[in-house]
Amino acid sequence: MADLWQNAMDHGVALARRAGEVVREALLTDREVMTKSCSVDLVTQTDQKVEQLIIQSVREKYPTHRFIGEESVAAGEACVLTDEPTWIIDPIDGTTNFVHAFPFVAISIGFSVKKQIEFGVVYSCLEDKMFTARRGKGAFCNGEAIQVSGQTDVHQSIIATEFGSSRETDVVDKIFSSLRKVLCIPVHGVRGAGTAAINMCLVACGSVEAYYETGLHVWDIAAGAVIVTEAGGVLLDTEGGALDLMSRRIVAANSRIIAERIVKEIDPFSPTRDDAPPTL
Ligand code: LIP
Repeated sequence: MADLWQNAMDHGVALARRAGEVVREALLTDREVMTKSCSVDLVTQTDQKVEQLIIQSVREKYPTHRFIGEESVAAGEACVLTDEPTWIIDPIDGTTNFVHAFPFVAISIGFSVKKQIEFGVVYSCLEDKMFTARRGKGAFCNGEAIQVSGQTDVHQSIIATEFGSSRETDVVDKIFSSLRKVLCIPVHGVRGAGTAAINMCLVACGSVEAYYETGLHVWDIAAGAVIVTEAGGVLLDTEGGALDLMSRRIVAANSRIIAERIVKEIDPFSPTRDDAPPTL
């Protein structure tokens, strides 16, 4: 089984690279923008094309495997994590960045078996950085081992976060209240790359001490989750419990000390779970 997952990961890496080429080419041409849940939740034909490219290729090689893909779910497919081998795909993490040519865009491919992430591939395709991790085997960027930062003093830290795509007043108020409290700990700074997957890789390679967000989705974080833990980091729910991949809430940090310190400053809220049954 072990070799099978290594082969699957190698295939994931090759597909992420191919997808990155498609994304880079698309940046040179017109990007037709459509919307999903609201006017700031963007999607392009490239998101859909890349997801199809990845799913088709995996299906040919692994016909029994299952998929959770951002655009397939948007098109009405179920978002359910079972014990079966499952590819969890965000074809373009950072779609808004892509639309505006803001230079952080990732292809994110996580792979779970028995609801545990076995490997993750995040290709930051405009920087040409390939982040990979396999459970129990370390985390890498372009083949070089990576590690979280050793900083345990939150006052000497940079924290990453995002504003997400909800513009509901009560949600925005909670996001700003948490941001204000985190900033005023005080920390050295707050940053955001505009993609959850790259923010998590920034934790994994020690550029930021923590990343937190509420409102993202399982495909944004599945690959990054194993990259962070294999680089020595810690994952928590925004209320301090164990991370639940379907809950749309995450704190990823270099250490439990920093993770728990950030949790203290977050005003938690609970968006509709990714695996909630569709409303009629
Ligand atoms: C986006 C994330 C971003 C987050 C948004 C959204 P998309 O993913 O990576 O960091 O703030 O809520 O989930 O839509 O570009 O794949």
